[in-house]
Amino acid sequence: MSVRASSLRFGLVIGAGVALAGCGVEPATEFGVSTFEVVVTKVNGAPPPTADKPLGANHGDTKDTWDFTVSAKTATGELDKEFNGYVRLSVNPGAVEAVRGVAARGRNVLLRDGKAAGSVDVLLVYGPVRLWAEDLGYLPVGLTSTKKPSCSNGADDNGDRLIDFPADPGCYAADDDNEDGGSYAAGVSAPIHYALPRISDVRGPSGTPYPYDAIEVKADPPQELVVTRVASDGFYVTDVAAAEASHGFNSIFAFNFSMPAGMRVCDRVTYLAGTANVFFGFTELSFPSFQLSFPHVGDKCLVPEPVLLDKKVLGDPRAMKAIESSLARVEGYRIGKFLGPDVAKGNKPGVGRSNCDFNGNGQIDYETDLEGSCSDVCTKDPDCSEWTAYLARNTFKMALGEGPNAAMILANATSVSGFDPVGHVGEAIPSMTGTLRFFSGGKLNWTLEARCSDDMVCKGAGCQAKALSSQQACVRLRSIEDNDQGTN
Ligand SMILES: [Ca+2]
Ligand SMILES: [Ca+2]
Ligand SMILES: [Ca+2]
Ligand SMILES: [Ca+2]
Repeated sequence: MSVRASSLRFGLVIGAGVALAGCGVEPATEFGVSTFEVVVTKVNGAPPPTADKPLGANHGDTKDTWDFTVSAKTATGELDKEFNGYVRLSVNPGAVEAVRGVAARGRNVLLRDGKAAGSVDVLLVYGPVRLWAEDLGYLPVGLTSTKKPSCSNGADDNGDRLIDFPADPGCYAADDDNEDGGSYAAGVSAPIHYALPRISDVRGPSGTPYPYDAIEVKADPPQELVVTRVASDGFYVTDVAAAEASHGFNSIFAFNFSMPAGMRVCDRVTYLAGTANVFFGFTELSFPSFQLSFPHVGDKCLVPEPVLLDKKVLGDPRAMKAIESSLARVEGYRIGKFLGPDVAKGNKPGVGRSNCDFNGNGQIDYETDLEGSCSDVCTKDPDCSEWTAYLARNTFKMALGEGPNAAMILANATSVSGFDPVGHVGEAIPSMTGTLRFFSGGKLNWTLEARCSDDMVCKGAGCQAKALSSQQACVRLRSIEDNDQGTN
């Protein structure tokens, strides 16, 4: 394989001998490949999509096929007819699943006399996507061939005292038949236009298809993103575009570590980016960055009305997943009677005693039969909230109906100032609203988290007299004079 271009690049600037002495490659004497011209000629058999008519974001469950040509170019822009070697193809963002063509091997394609053509199957592409070609000095022959490849033959084939993959850095893989490195010349296509993923694309019906990707979420029309909750560790945002609202999966939590400064419920999110993550089944955007626009007093707030969690919805896992991180409401659910610090002796929780931490070490030890079975009994009982879990996470159980057919959900009311669930045990709560959080550990996976005092309708301290609409609940619009406009 050629090492010409690396010598060319460094050689022109600081002198080939100096640059290459430390690299262990031969100084080159000739002009060689400088870059690759990469052209995507067709996408799924049609002309590539245009910027104003992008293809939808690819979720990884189907593949798109791009036809391409690659040509090696010299520094002066001529076709480098002497380039005969493989180039690695990749897309960013996304993944190349396969390269197809007569001279393809794995994700590599062989250029003959400086040229190659073929097609690539790509997955998980979104936004503007480019096809890359890079000369890695990789000559893949496969480990099944009768002759051992240079990078796994036990010999130093290029005289740099380093033997085989991975010791010799010129070996890209064990089946590389050349111990030299490549020119690392690269080329990139013009962008192929896919849409940015909507929140529903990032959420996906079964977890995000883009884990650990740094993603910009589509926030321009027809998408309409609105902040539904500002929490102590991040914010919740819903895409209220009609098509999105009807299909669900249109809300997401952005995990910010702290309360995002200058953000309020009803703010429009005009730019949203972050790293997609799944935390115990709950899809989040971590390290979010965002831009906001503000409604003022008198403007309409776009926060949708909460989804009513009746027994049917709560008992339907897919329907619940569709409204993860959305605003939801329970009506008439009671706070379980058994929520108290005394020990539940003999696995019998009762009023004031729902504590299964028999040995008092502050946690439920599931490996000990007694604590584990006590906790299981409590979990199944619609009236029992285990005390240790309540202390650790501030969650308590709310239930509708009795016995094994009761509808049950966990609730968190720490944002409701003055409200103490222990003081309301056994009470039917006329209405509690909040955002829905999922946690895959344990039997009850959903927690309804109140956003502020407006979300809790009950009797006594911290309670509202009646449920407010989303136009009012936890809403504090800015006045025109309000100078609290910053988002940083
Ligand atoms: Ca070798
Ligand atoms: Ca070597
Ligand atoms: Ca090599
Ligand atoms: Ca314990």
